[in-house]
Amino acid sequence: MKMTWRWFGEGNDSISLQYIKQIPGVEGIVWSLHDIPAGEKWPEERIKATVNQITAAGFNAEVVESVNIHDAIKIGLPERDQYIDNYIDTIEKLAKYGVKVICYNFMPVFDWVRTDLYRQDEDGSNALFYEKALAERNPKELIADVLKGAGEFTMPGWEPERLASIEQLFDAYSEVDEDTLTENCRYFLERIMPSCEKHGLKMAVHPDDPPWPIYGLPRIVRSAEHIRKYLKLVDSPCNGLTFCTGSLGASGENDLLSMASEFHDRIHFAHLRNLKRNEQGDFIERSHRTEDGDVNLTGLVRLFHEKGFEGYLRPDHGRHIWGEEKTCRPGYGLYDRALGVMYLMGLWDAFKKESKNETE
Ligand code: CS2
Ligand code: MN
Repeated sequence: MKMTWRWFGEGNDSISLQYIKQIPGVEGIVWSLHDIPAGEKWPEERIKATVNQITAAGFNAEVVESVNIHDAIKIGLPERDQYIDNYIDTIEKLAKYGVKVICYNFMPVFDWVRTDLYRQDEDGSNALFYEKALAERNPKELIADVLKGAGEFTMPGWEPERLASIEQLFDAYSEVDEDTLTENCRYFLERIMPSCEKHGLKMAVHPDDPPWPIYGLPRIVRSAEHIRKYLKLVDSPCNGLTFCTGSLGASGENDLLSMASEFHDRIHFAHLRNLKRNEQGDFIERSHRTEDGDVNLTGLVRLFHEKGFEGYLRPDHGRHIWGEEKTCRPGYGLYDRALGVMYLMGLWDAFKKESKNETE
């Protein structure tokens, strides 16, 4: 297991690389060029500069998260080939600078969806919250609320320019059902896989968050059955999975332990976090500790350890605690994620010691 930390880049993150270096055990920075619009080629100079900055600070830069996929590819428009060529160009450049895993998603229109970015919890902390009844009210209001909550921070998958024409986007997706989206995904994967295989670079699709269709838009990475199908679209180790417990775990129907066990050899990246569901289908994000939520992180870390997981792992969203609300990007503050790292490392180290039968 290689512990990593998501960092949004110089001038775009409230946390410095120097601070991250003070969190024990973090080996790698999960990075991206967040200002490059989906579909455009990533400039080599920018890739080089970012990788150099990360390695100079003492981290590896082997995981990139959010090389976003242009809607034309998901919808299956004629211009998709041009956008896929651009994507391949970016893959080639990232491989050249040592990137081993790309985390991306194949969700139409929205990346993750929440209805409140600062829901107060019982202990006075606050966290991202999803209220099922509110989520489907009206996409314009939802977008306005999320962007307002984010303040000056950009949020991947919530580009104001793209979402400004939400009606046209919905129209463009009107003919895209689950089968069409799956076939468009297969087309994309078949085109990019030769480059990935040539470089041994692993694509790791992020599950749908939350794992059910929203506004009638199809979602195809949300259950064991969907993931089984997805991994067979191209049956290659380079077509892999980001195992995000907070996304998959928002549905009580997903048995995370059995999914991790079934797909472990295709899991290249793990996002481990906890949440608490209620009967209405709402959920709030919680501390990483197993007993604070519905996700059995203890069992999952044990399983990853037993399977000899050699991929990358990161704490995912954290709560906002100790007054950091609004000073950080929602879900990506310093304190709770640092606590998450220590909790996950603590579990890992305990299982490691136990398996070696070391008592000292
Ligand atoms: C992330 C996702 O913040 C998050 O919830 O786990 O947004 C993830 O980065 C994207 O889906 C990957 O494209
Ligand atoms: Mn995630």
